[in-house]
Amino acid sequence: MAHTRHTGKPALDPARVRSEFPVLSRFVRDGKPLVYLDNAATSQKPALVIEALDEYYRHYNANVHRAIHHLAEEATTRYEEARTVIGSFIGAENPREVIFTRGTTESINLVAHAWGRKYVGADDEIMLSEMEHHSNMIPWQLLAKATGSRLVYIPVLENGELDLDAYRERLSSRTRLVALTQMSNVLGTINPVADMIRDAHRAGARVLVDGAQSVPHMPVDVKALDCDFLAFSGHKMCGPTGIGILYAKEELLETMDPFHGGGEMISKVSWHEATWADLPHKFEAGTPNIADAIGLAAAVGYLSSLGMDDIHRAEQALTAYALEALRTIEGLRIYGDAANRGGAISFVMEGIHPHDISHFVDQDGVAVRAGHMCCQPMMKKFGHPAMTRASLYLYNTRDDVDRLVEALERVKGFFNRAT
Ligand code: 7TS
Repeated sequence: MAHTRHTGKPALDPARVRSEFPVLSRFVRDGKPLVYLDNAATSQKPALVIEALDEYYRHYNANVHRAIHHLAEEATTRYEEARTVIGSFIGAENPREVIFTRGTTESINLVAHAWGRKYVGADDEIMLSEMEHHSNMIPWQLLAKATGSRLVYIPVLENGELDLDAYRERLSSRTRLVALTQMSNVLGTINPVADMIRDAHRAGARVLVDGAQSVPHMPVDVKALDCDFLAFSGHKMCGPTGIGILYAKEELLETMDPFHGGGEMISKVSWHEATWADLPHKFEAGTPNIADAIGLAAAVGYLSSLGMDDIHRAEQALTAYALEALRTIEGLRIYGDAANRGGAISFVMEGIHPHDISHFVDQDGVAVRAGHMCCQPMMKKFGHPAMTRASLYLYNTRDDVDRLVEALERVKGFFNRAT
Protein backbone atom coordinates (compact mmCIF):
# COMPACT_ATOMS: atom_id res chain seq x y z
CA MET A 1 0.00 0.00 0.00
CA ALA A 2 1.31 3.45 -0.91
CA HIS A 3 2.04 5.73 2.05
CA THR A 4 2.52 9.47 2.09
CA ARG A 5 5.93 10.68 3.11
CA HIS A 6 4.81 12.93 5.95
CA THR A 7 2.02 11.23 7.80
CA GLY A 8 2.59 7.50 7.29
CA LYS A 9 -1.17 7.30 6.56
CA PRO A 10 -2.28 5.43 3.44
CA ALA A 11 -2.26 7.77 0.42
CA LEU A 12 -5.62 8.68 -1.08
CA ASP A 13 -7.03 5.65 -2.87
CA PRO A 14 -9.27 7.01 -5.65
CA ALA A 15 -11.02 3.66 -6.23
CA ARG A 16 -12.01 3.47 -2.56
CA VAL A 17 -13.01 7.12 -2.43
CA ARG A 18 -15.15 6.70 -5.58
CA SER A 19 -16.96 3.72 -4.11
CA GLU A 20 -18.19 5.93 -1.27
CA PHE A 21 -20.10 8.27 -3.64
CA PRO A 22 -23.26 6.51 -4.89
CA VAL A 23 -23.87 8.86 -7.84
CA LEU A 24 -20.45 8.16 -9.34
CA SER A 25 -21.51 4.68 -10.39
CA ARG A 26 -24.38 6.14 -12.44
CA PHE A 27 -24.72 5.92 -16.18
CA VAL A 28 -25.97 8.91 -18.16
CA ARG A 29 -26.82 9.65 -21.82
CA ASP A 30 -27.77 6.15 -22.92
CA GLY A 31 -25.35 4.13 -20.87
CA LYS A 32 -22.22 6.30 -20.62
CA PRO A 33 -20.45 6.08 -17.25
CA LEU A 34 -20.62 9.49 -15.59
CA VAL A 35 -17.44 11.58 -15.56
CA TYR A 36 -18.21 14.39 -13.15
CA LEU A 37 -15.95 17.39 -13.69
CA ASP A 38 -18.16 20.22 -12.44
CA ASN A 39 -16.93 20.22 -8.86
CA ALA A 40 -16.34 23.96 -8.62
CA ALA A 41 -20.12 24.35 -9.06
CA THR A 42 -20.98 21.64 -6.54
CA SER A 43 -19.45 18.41 -5.29
CA GLN A 44 -21.05 14.98 -5.03
CA LYS A 45 -21.94 13.53 -1.61
CA PRO A 46 -20.56 10.40 0.06
CA ALA A 47 -23.04 7.88 1.47
CA LEU A 48 -22.23 8.82 5.05
CA VAL A 49 -23.43 12.41 4.50
CA ILE A 50 -26.68 11.19 2.92
CA GLU A 51 -27.07 8.78 5.86
CA ALA A 52 -26.49 11.55 8.43
CA LEU A 53 -29.41 13.51 6.89
CA ASP A 54 -31.57 10.41 6.78
CA GLU A 55 -30.77 9.58 10.42
CA TYR A 56 -31.70 13.08 11.59
CA TYR A 57 -35.11 12.99 9.88
CA ARG A 58 -35.84 9.38 10.85
CA HIS A 59 -34.67 9.41 14.45
CA TYR A 60 -34.34 12.80 16.10
CA ASN A 61 -36.03 15.52 14.03
CA ALA A 62 -36.85 18.41 16.38
CA ASN A 63 -36.29 22.13 16.62
CA VAL A 64 -33.17 23.28 18.46
CA HIS A 65 -32.57 25.48 21.50
CA ARG A 66 -36.25 25.58 22.54
CA ALA A 67 -38.07 22.57 23.91
CA ILE A 68 -36.79 20.40 26.75
CA HIS A 69 -38.03 17.08 25.36
CA HIS A 70 -35.71 14.22 24.46
CA LEU A 71 -35.63 14.72 20.69
CA ALA A 72 -35.05 18.46 21.04
CA GLU A 73 -32.11 17.80 23.34
CA GLU A 74 -30.60 15.33 20.91
CA ALA A 75 -31.08 17.65 17.92
CA THR A 76 -29.60 20.60 19.84
CA THR A 77 -26.59 18.57 20.97
CA ARG A 78 -25.88 17.31 17.45
CA TYR A 79 -26.37 20.78 15.92
CA GLU A 80 -23.96 22.38 18.41
CA GLU A 81 -21.49 19.48 18.03
CA ALA A 82 -21.56 20.18 14.28
CA ARG A 83 -20.51 23.77 14.97
CA THR A 84 -17.59 22.57 17.10
CA VAL A 85 -16.43 20.01 14.50
CA ILE A 86 -16.55 22.58 11.69
CA GLY A 87 -14.85 25.20 13.87
CA SER A 88 -11.90 22.94 14.63
CA PHE A 89 -11.66 21.94 10.95
CA ILE A 90 -10.78 25.57 10.12
CA GLY A 91 -8.77 26.18 13.29
CA ALA A 92 -11.26 28.54 14.94
CA GLU A 93 -10.48 29.23 18.58
CA ASN A 94 -14.09 29.12 19.71
CA PRO A 95 -17.33 27.73 18.20
CA ARG A 96 -18.89 31.12 19.04
CA GLU A 97 -16.98 32.39 16.00
CA VAL A 98 -18.74 29.94 13.66
CA ILE A 99 -22.07 31.11 12.22
CA PHE A 100 -24.29 28.81 10.15
CA THR A 101 -25.56 30.48 6.97
CA ARG A 102 -27.00 29.24 3.66
CA GLY A 103 -23.58 29.37 2.02
CA THR A 104 -20.75 31.62 0.90
CA THR A 105 -23.11 34.12 -0.72
CA GLU A 106 -25.15 34.62 2.43
CA SER A 107 -22.02 34.75 4.60
CA ILE A 108 -20.61 37.61 2.51
CA ASN A 109 -23.94 39.45 2.51
CA LEU A 110 -24.04 39.09 6.28
CA VAL A 111 -20.68 40.84 6.60
CA ALA A 112 -21.63 43.54 4.07
CA HIS A 113 -24.77 44.38 6.07
CA ALA A 114 -23.90 43.70 9.68
CA TRP A 115 -20.30 44.93 9.59
CA GLY A 116 -20.19 47.06 6.42
CA ARG A 117 -23.14 49.34 7.14
CA LYS A 118 -21.71 50.09 10.56
CA TYR A 119 -18.02 50.49 9.77
CA VAL A 120 -17.72 51.61 6.12
CA GLY A 121 -18.16 55.34 5.49
CA ALA A 122 -18.33 57.74 2.54
CA ASP A 123 -14.58 58.29 2.17
CA ASP A 124 -13.66 54.65 2.61
CA GLU A 125 -12.51 52.09 0.08
CA ILE A 126 -13.27 48.40 -0.27
CA MET A 127 -10.61 46.49 -2.14
CA LEU A 128 -11.53 43.47 -4.27
CA SER A 129 -9.59 41.48 -6.82
CA GLU A 130 -10.61 41.26 -10.45
CA MET A 131 -11.02 37.48 -10.11
CA GLU A 132 -13.82 37.63 -7.53
CA HIS A 133 -16.98 35.60 -8.03
CA HIS A 134 -20.08 37.83 -8.34
CA SER A 135 -20.91 36.69 -4.78
CA ASN A 136 -17.88 38.59 -3.54
CA MET A 137 -18.54 41.60 -5.74
CA ILE A 138 -22.26 42.44 -5.77
CA PRO A 139 -22.68 42.71 -1.96
CA TRP A 140 -19.82 45.26 -1.97
CA GLN A 141 -21.28 47.14 -4.94
CA LEU A 142 -24.53 47.41 -2.97
CA LEU A 143 -22.66 48.54 0.13
CA ALA A 144 -20.66 51.11 -1.85
CA LYS A 145 -23.88 52.53 -3.33
CA ALA A 146 -25.54 52.67 0.09
CA THR A 147 -22.61 54.30 1.90
CA GLY A 148 -20.92 56.36 -0.83
CA SER A 149 -17.73 54.33 -0.44
CA ARG A 150 -15.62 53.24 -3.42
CA LEU A 151 -14.53 49.88 -4.84
CA VAL A 152 -10.85 49.51 -5.76
CA TYR A 153 -9.62 46.48 -7.72
CA ILE A 154 -6.42 44.43 -7.62
CA PRO A 155 -5.67 43.62 -11.29
CA VAL A 156 -5.32 40.05 -12.56
CA LEU A 157 -2.22 39.54 -14.71
CA GLU A 158 -2.22 37.65 -18.02
CA ASN A 159 -0.93 34.45 -16.30
CA GLY A 160 -3.84 34.47 -13.83
CA GLU A 161 -1.90 35.72 -10.81
CA LEU A 162 -2.78 38.91 -8.96
CA ASP A 163 -0.64 42.01 -9.44
CA LEU A 164 0.70 42.16 -5.90
CA ASP A 165 2.69 45.36 -6.50
CA ALA A 166 -0.51 47.14 -7.52
CA TYR A 167 -2.20 45.64 -4.45
CA ARG A 168 0.37 47.11 -2.08
CA GLU A 169 0.28 50.47 -3.87
CA ARG A 170 -3.50 50.67 -3.71
CA LEU A 171 -3.74 49.78 -0.02
CA SER A 172 -4.04 52.94 2.07
CA SER A 173 -5.47 54.30 5.27
CA ARG A 174 -8.77 54.65 3.36
CA THR A 175 -8.97 50.87 2.77
CA ARG A 176 -11.55 49.58 5.24
CA LEU A 177 -11.80 46.03 3.90
CA VAL A 178 -10.02 43.69 1.49
CA ALA A 179 -12.37 40.96 0.20
CA LEU A 180 -10.44 38.29 -1.61
CA THR A 181 -10.88 34.79 -2.92
CA GLN A 182 -8.30 32.25 -1.76
CA MET A 183 -8.76 30.21 -4.94
CA SER A 184 -10.23 31.42 -8.23
CA ASN A 185 -13.18 29.40 -9.50
CA VAL A 186 -12.15 30.23 -13.09
CA LEU A 187 -8.34 30.44 -13.21
CA GLY A 188 -7.59 28.02 -10.38
CA THR A 189 -5.10 30.54 -8.96
CA ILE A 190 -4.32 30.08 -5.27
CA ASN A 191 -3.66 33.56 -3.94
CA PRO A 192 -1.01 34.21 -1.27
CA VAL A 193 -3.68 35.33 1.18
CA ALA A 194 -1.57 35.02 4.35
CA ASP A 195 0.92 37.63 3.03
CA MET A 196 -1.88 39.79 1.64
CA ILE A 197 -3.68 39.74 4.99
CA ARG A 198 -0.49 40.87 6.73
CA ASP A 199 -0.19 43.80 4.30
CA ALA A 200 -3.84 44.72 4.77
CA HIS A 201 -3.60 44.65 8.54
CA ARG A 202 -0.53 46.89 8.40
CA ALA A 203 -2.67 49.40 6.48
CA GLY A 204 -5.40 49.08 9.13
CA ALA A 205 -7.88 47.17 6.91
CA ARG A 206 -9.93 44.10 7.75
CA VAL A 207 -9.85 41.06 5.43
CA LEU A 208 -12.62 38.76 4.28
CA VAL A 209 -11.43 35.55 2.62
CA ASP A 210 -13.80 33.85 0.20
CA GLY A 211 -12.98 30.20 0.87
CA ALA A 212 -15.67 28.69 -1.38
CA GLN A 213 -13.03 27.07 -3.60
CA SER A 214 -10.20 26.66 -1.09
CA VAL A 215 -11.73 25.18 2.07
CA PRO A 216 -12.97 22.05 0.19
CA HIS A 217 -9.58 21.42 -1.43
CA MET A 218 -6.73 22.36 0.92
CA PRO A 219 -5.99 22.86 4.61
CA VAL A 220 -7.24 26.30 5.69
CA ASP A 221 -6.50 27.58 9.19
CA VAL A 222 -8.06 30.87 10.23
CA LYS A 223 -5.53 31.41 13.01
CA ALA A 224 -2.53 30.83 10.74
CA LEU A 225 -4.05 33.15 8.11
CA ASP A 226 -5.21 35.66 10.73
CA CYS A 227 -8.20 36.49 8.49
CA ASP A 228 -10.99 38.55 10.01
CA PHE A 229 -13.76 36.76 8.10
CA LEU A 230 -13.87 33.47 6.19
CA ALA A 231 -16.87 32.41 4.09
CA PHE A 232 -17.48 28.97 2.57
CA SER A 233 -20.23 26.62 1.35
CA GLY A 234 -21.06 23.08 2.46
CA HIS A 235 -22.19 21.82 -0.93
CA LYS A 236 -18.76 22.26 -2.56
CA MET A 237 -17.07 20.09 0.11
CA CYS A 238 -19.15 16.90 0.05
CA GLY A 239 -21.83 18.44 2.27
CA PRO A 240 -25.47 19.31 1.62
CA THR A 241 -26.76 22.37 -0.24
CA GLY A 242 -28.28 25.25 1.72
CA ILE A 243 -25.66 25.27 4.47
CA GLY A 244 -22.46 27.26 4.79
CA ILE A 245 -20.29 29.05 7.28
CA LEU A 246 -19.23 32.50 8.23
CA TYR A 247 -16.21 32.46 10.50
CA ALA A 248 -15.41 35.82 12.08
CA LYS A 249 -13.18 36.92 14.93
CA GLU A 250 -15.20 37.09 18.13
CA GLU A 251 -14.27 40.72 18.81
CA LEU A 252 -15.84 41.69 15.44
CA LEU A 253 -19.00 39.62 15.87
CA GLU A 254 -19.51 41.16 19.30
CA THR A 255 -19.64 44.71 17.93
CA MET A 256 -21.51 43.95 14.69
CA ASP A 257 -25.24 44.61 14.34
CA PRO A 258 -27.55 41.64 13.66
CA PHE A 259 -28.19 40.72 10.02
CA HIS A 260 -31.66 39.14 10.24
CA GLY A 261 -34.15 39.78 13.03
CA GLY A 262 -36.50 37.17 14.48
CA GLY A 263 -36.71 34.34 16.96
CA GLU A 264 -33.56 32.76 18.41
CA MET A 265 -31.41 35.87 18.00
CA ILE A 266 -32.85 37.89 20.88
CA SER A 267 -32.32 38.05 24.62
CA LYS A 268 -35.14 40.36 25.86
CA VAL A 269 -37.95 41.85 23.75
CA SER A 270 -40.33 44.69 24.61
CA TRP A 271 -42.83 46.46 22.30
CA HIS A 272 -40.31 48.85 20.84
CA GLU A 273 -36.87 47.34 21.33
CA ALA A 274 -34.86 44.25 22.02
CA THR A 275 -31.46 43.06 23.17
CA TRP A 276 -29.49 40.40 21.34
CA ALA A 277 -28.66 36.82 22.19
CA ASP A 278 -25.06 35.81 22.84
CA LEU A 279 -22.85 34.63 20.01
CA PRO A 280 -23.29 32.79 17.76
CA HIS A 281 -27.11 32.93 18.08
CA LYS A 282 -27.26 36.70 17.50
CA PHE A 283 -26.62 35.88 13.82
CA GLU A 284 -28.90 32.86 13.47
CA ALA A 285 -32.46 34.23 13.41
CA GLY A 286 -35.29 31.73 13.04
CA THR A 287 -35.16 27.94 12.88
CA PRO A 288 -31.76 27.07 11.45
CA ASN A 289 -30.97 24.45 8.81
CA ILE A 290 -30.46 21.75 11.42
CA ALA A 291 -30.22 18.66 9.20
CA ASP A 292 -27.76 20.19 6.78
CA ALA A 293 -25.54 21.55 9.55
CA ILE A 294 -25.30 17.98 10.88
CA GLY A 295 -24.73 16.76 7.30
CA LEU A 296 -21.92 19.27 6.84
CA ALA A 297 -20.24 18.06 10.04
CA ALA A 298 -20.39 14.53 8.61
CA ALA A 299 -18.73 15.81 5.41
CA VAL A 300 -16.04 17.57 7.43
CA GLY A 301 -15.46 14.35 9.38
CA TYR A 302 -15.08 12.49 6.11
CA LEU A 303 -12.61 14.99 4.61
CA SER A 304 -10.62 15.03 7.88
CA SER A 305 -10.43 11.24 7.93
CA LEU A 306 -8.81 11.35 4.49
CA GLY A 307 -6.63 14.32 5.48
CA MET A 308 -6.78 17.73 3.79
CA ASP A 309 -3.04 17.63 3.06
CA ASP A 310 -3.43 14.35 1.18
CA ILE A 311 -6.54 15.57 -0.65
CA HIS A 312 -4.67 18.70 -1.73
CA ARG A 313 -1.55 16.76 -2.79
CA ALA A 314 -3.56 14.25 -4.84
CA GLU A 315 -5.51 17.05 -6.53
CA GLN A 316 -2.36 18.97 -7.38
CA ALA A 317 -0.90 15.88 -9.04
CA LEU A 318 -4.11 15.28 -11.01
CA THR A 319 -4.25 18.97 -11.99
CA ALA A 320 -0.70 18.78 -13.39
CA TYR A 321 -1.71 15.67 -15.35
CA ALA A 322 -4.86 17.35 -16.69
CA LEU A 323 -3.06 20.55 -17.71
CA GLU A 324 -0.47 18.55 -19.63
CA ALA A 325 -3.12 16.39 -21.31
CA LEU A 326 -5.29 19.36 -22.31
CA ARG A 327 -2.30 21.21 -23.74
CA THR A 328 -1.87 18.41 -26.30
CA ILE A 329 -5.17 19.51 -27.93
CA GLU A 330 -4.39 21.88 -30.75
CA GLY A 331 -6.36 25.13 -30.69
CA LEU A 332 -7.23 24.78 -26.99
CA ARG A 333 -6.11 27.63 -24.76
CA ILE A 334 -6.12 27.37 -20.98
CA TYR A 335 -6.63 30.54 -18.90
CA GLY A 336 -4.76 30.41 -15.62
CA ASP A 337 -1.07 29.61 -15.47
CA ALA A 338 -0.31 30.58 -11.88
CA ALA A 339 2.64 28.87 -10.21
CA ASN A 340 0.32 27.87 -7.35
CA ARG A 341 -3.01 26.66 -8.64
CA GLY A 342 -5.84 24.23 -7.93
CA GLY A 343 -8.01 22.05 -10.11
CA ALA A 344 -10.43 24.54 -11.71
CA ILE A 345 -9.29 24.55 -15.35
CA SER A 346 -10.95 26.97 -17.77
CA PHE A 347 -10.26 27.01 -21.49
CA VAL A 348 -11.47 28.14 -24.88
CA MET A 349 -11.24 26.25 -28.18
CA GLU A 350 -10.73 28.12 -31.40
CA GLY A 351 -13.96 28.54 -33.35
CA ILE A 352 -16.16 26.46 -31.01
CA HIS A 353 -18.61 28.03 -28.56
CA PRO A 354 -18.19 26.87 -24.93
CA HIS A 355 -21.87 25.87 -24.78
CA ASP A 356 -21.36 23.62 -27.82
CA ILE A 357 -18.28 22.07 -26.19
CA SER A 358 -20.19 21.41 -22.99
CA HIS A 359 -23.15 19.99 -24.90
CA PHE A 360 -21.00 17.68 -27.03
CA VAL A 361 -18.84 16.27 -24.22
CA ASP A 362 -22.03 15.67 -22.23
CA GLN A 363 -23.10 13.25 -24.97
CA ASP A 364 -20.06 11.20 -23.88
CA GLY A 365 -21.11 11.38 -20.22
CA VAL A 366 -18.62 14.13 -19.31
CA ALA A 367 -20.07 16.93 -17.12
CA VAL A 368 -18.26 20.28 -17.41
CA ARG A 369 -19.45 23.87 -16.99
CA ALA A 370 -19.66 26.51 -19.70
CA GLY A 371 -20.48 30.19 -19.31
CA HIS A 372 -19.18 33.28 -17.59
CA MET A 373 -18.76 31.35 -14.32
CA CYS A 374 -20.09 34.36 -12.37
CA CYS A 375 -16.99 36.39 -13.23
CA GLN A 376 -18.32 38.56 -16.06
CA PRO A 377 -15.94 41.54 -15.78
CA MET A 378 -12.84 39.30 -15.73
CA MET A 379 -14.09 37.27 -18.70
CA LYS A 380 -14.56 40.52 -20.58
CA LYS A 381 -11.02 41.56 -19.66
CA PHE A 382 -9.69 38.32 -21.15
CA GLY A 383 -11.80 38.92 -24.27
CA HIS A 384 -14.21 35.98 -23.94
CA PRO A 385 -17.87 36.22 -22.93
CA ALA A 386 -17.71 32.57 -21.88
CA MET A 387 -15.28 29.69 -21.30
CA THR A 388 -15.52 25.96 -20.66
CA ARG A 389 -14.38 24.71 -17.25
CA ALA A 390 -13.40 21.29 -15.98
CA SER A 391 -12.97 21.22 -12.21
CA LEU A 392 -11.50 18.34 -10.23
CA TYR A 393 -12.12 16.87 -6.80
CA LEU A 394 -10.91 14.04 -4.61
CA TYR A 395 -12.79 11.28 -6.46
CA ASN A 396 -11.55 12.21 -9.95
CA THR A 397 -8.96 10.03 -11.64
CA ARG A 398 -6.58 10.12 -14.60
CA ASP A 399 -9.16 8.04 -16.42
CA ASP A 400 -11.71 10.89 -16.00
CA VAL A 401 -9.18 13.32 -17.49
CA ASP A 402 -8.48 10.93 -20.40
CA ARG A 403 -12.23 10.66 -21.08
CA LEU A 404 -12.49 14.47 -21.16
CA VAL A 405 -9.57 14.77 -23.57
CA GLU A 406 -11.03 12.06 -25.87
CA ALA A 407 -14.40 13.81 -25.81
CA LEU A 408 -12.79 17.17 -26.65
CA GLU A 409 -10.91 15.58 -29.56
CA ARG A 410 -14.24 14.29 -30.85
CA VAL A 411 -15.80 17.78 -30.54
CA LYS A 412 -12.90 19.17 -32.54
CA GLY A 413 -13.25 16.49 -35.19
CA PHE A 414 -16.97 17.21 -35.51
CA PHE A 415 -16.51 20.96 -35.90
CA ASN A 416 -13.56 20.59 -38.27
CA ARG A 417 -15.71 18.39 -40.53
CA ALA A 418 -18.63 20.81 -40.26
CA THR A 419 -16.59 23.84 -41.35
N1 7TS B 1 -17.19 32.37 -4.26
C1 7TS B 1 -16.56 31.56 -5.13
C2 7TS B 1 -15.08 31.70 -5.34
C3 7TS B 1 -17.30 30.60 -5.82
O1 7TS B 1 -16.67 29.79 -6.67
C4 7TS B 1 -18.70 30.49 -5.58
C5 7TS B 1 -19.56 29.52 -6.34
C6 7TS B 1 -19.29 31.34 -4.65
C7 7TS B 1 -18.50 32.28 -4.01
C8 7TS B 1 -20.73 31.27 -4.30
O2 7TS B 1 -21.01 30.12 -3.58
P1 7TS B 1 -22.51 29.74 -3.16
O3 7TS B 1 -22.38 28.37 -2.59
O4 7TS B 1 -22.96 30.74 -2.18
O5 7TS B 1 -23.31 29.79 -4.43
N2 7TS B 1 -19.04 29.15 -7.59
C9 7TS B 1 -19.71 28.49 -8.57
C10 7TS B 1 -19.10 28.16 -9.77
O6 7TS B 1 -17.92 28.40 -10.06
N3 7TS B 1 -20.00 27.53 -10.55
O7 7TS B 1 -21.16 27.47 -9.89
C11 7TS B 1 -20.98 28.07 -8.65
